[in-house]
Amino acid sequence: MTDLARCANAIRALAMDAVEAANSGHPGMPMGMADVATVLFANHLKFDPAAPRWPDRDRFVLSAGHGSMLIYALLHLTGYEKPSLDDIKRFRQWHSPCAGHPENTELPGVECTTGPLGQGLAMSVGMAMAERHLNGVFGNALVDHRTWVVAGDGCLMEGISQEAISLAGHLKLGRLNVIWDDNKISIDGPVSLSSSEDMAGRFTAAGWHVVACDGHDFASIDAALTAAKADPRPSLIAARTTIGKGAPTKAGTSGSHGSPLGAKEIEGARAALGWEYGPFEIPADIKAWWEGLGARGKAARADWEARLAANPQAGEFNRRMAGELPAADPMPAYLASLIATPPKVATRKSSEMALDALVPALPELLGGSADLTGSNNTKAKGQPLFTADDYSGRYVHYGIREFGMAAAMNGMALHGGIIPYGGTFLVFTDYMRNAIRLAAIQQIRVIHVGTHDSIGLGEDGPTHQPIEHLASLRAMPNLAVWRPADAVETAEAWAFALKDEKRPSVLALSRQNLPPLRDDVAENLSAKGAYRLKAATAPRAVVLVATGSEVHIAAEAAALLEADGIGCDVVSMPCWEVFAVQDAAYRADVLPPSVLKVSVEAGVTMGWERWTGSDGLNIGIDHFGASAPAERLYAEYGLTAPAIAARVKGRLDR
Ligand SMILES: Cc1ncc(C[n+]2csc(CCOP(=O)(O)OP(=O)(O)O)c2C)c(N)n1
Ligand SMILES: [Mg+2]
Repeated sequence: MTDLARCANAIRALAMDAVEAANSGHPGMPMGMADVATVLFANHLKFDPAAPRWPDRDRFVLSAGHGSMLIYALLHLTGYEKPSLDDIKRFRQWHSPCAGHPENTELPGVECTTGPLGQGLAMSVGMAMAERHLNGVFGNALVDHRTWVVAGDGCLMEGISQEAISLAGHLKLGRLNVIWDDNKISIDGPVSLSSSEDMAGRFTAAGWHVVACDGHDFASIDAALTAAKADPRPSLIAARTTIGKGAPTKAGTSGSHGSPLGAKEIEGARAALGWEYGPFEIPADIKAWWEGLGARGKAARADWEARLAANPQAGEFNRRMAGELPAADPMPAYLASLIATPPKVATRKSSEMALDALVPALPELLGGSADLTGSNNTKAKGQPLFTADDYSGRYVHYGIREFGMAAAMNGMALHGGIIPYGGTFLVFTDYMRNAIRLAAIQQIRVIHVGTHDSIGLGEDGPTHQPIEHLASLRAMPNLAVWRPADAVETAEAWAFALKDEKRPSVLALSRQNLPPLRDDVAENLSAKGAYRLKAATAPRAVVLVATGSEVHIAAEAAALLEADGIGCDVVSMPCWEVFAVQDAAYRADVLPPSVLKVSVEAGVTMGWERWTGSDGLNIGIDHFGASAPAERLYAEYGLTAPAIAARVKGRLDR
């Protein structure tokens, strides 16, 4: 038995023992991929456990996140400060950084949170894009690394993998190397129960290089990884493996996928592997070998630091990698221009105008759209394209791949040095919802532009008209959902989202033109989440609370009520999440307890009771829309100033 085999067996032993101790987890994948991972870390991966956030490290993405013990074992063995052996002993327990699935917020060295299959692969495409982009901007001396991915059968079955593979192939991301754990097993049994495609053919068709290896033959693995690095195309390394390798009866079966092996099976595995050590015991020579691998990265890192120190772009590089915005803020001048000539435009157009100011001033902004550039208004004037021929470009035509786009944006944000934004119709946030959720979990700054945000889009009809989307997005923790009412609020929302470093944002923007409502930009009022746009002149009896395209309608309804002597405040509430964290006195001032509060929003009313109270009035649309001109729909569904005023009066008369 070679030394490498003993070293790989350390991964197998830790995986078996940790899953057994937790009485839950997935031993099969780490046991099956131990040999491949050993060769990757020994001969190919550029990493330094002493500096896990070193910007020019290779990124290692465990897309098959259920195999989390693989990465925990690797980080521990190679000498990362965390996880400690005690952390591994507490795998999957409260407050252990060794969570059931790897979490980027828990452990440096875990580049992204994985578990939802396919998304690690799709995020890695964004990481590889970020690497090439920053290479294009800062050059080989500062940015020259690879993205390595371990993906399972499940990752490659998921639909998002197709979006990721075809985008990576199109963009010729040759620094992306995906190792497929080709074990022919998933949970229900053999992969042949549900799949019979030609996987190599599929990647080849998308412009990838494909190489196969025996995932338990070290020389074969090494040759395949070497070939992958040498090829200019993105590479798929198909590693034929045995799930649960070493387990006497469960290896090669789904029985080793996702449950503890059991004491007897583990005893048999120890015997079969020649592993004569106790639970969680790593012999000193093996630990030393792994730590030696880790120590090797120090030289490359030190060389890189010397290059950075000598580089005239060092300051800018460091700023961008730290995620700090430039000192010069283009917003005050842009806001002033909106007051000088107030535009009556759709908020999607306002967003484009804001981007025209922001994109030249913030080189870290990298935008795009899922084939709706002209509708989402996401491309700023003169913004150059990011293409396989010019990675220094800053605008991505993602194609009709919403989920792949959102995951790639996550990958860029995780890589660092980039603030990604991307557009699609708000209604299709459903297609990318789980990537938005992963952004929220990972606490990353990613900005989604969701245009055509209501029935206000008109004739395209119910399939395209968001109804439940605002409510459903607001239900997601750590996501800021913005719905600005005019050009000023749109700019304020952009300004806030850009500073919101640990949270993704969705900007819900109108297709239809909206009148300017704000005449004062001295303060970013949207930054309070909600504010009084117009105060009652008659004694206040009602507060109308609206968002986005309904704010001006609410203001017109308020004028009708005021004309009848009914005092009415108008509150614009562009962002619930931001308002919710204002102090109680401010919230009570904006939404006083003892007056009738009425919400107006062209979407489901669900949730608005939170702000209006159960004795308030919630005006919205609790059914799907219809294909018709927008004005007709607003009239039919009672979202006009007279209809709203009548309902308010009806309630006051009760
Ligand atoms: C999107 C998504 N769907 C379902 C699951 C549940 N799940 C976890 S692992 C797995 C099977 C994956 O098979 P494979 O990638 O071949 O892993 P292996 O059994 O070989 O370790 C499933 C269905 C998931 N994690 N993510
Ligand atoms: Mg499998």
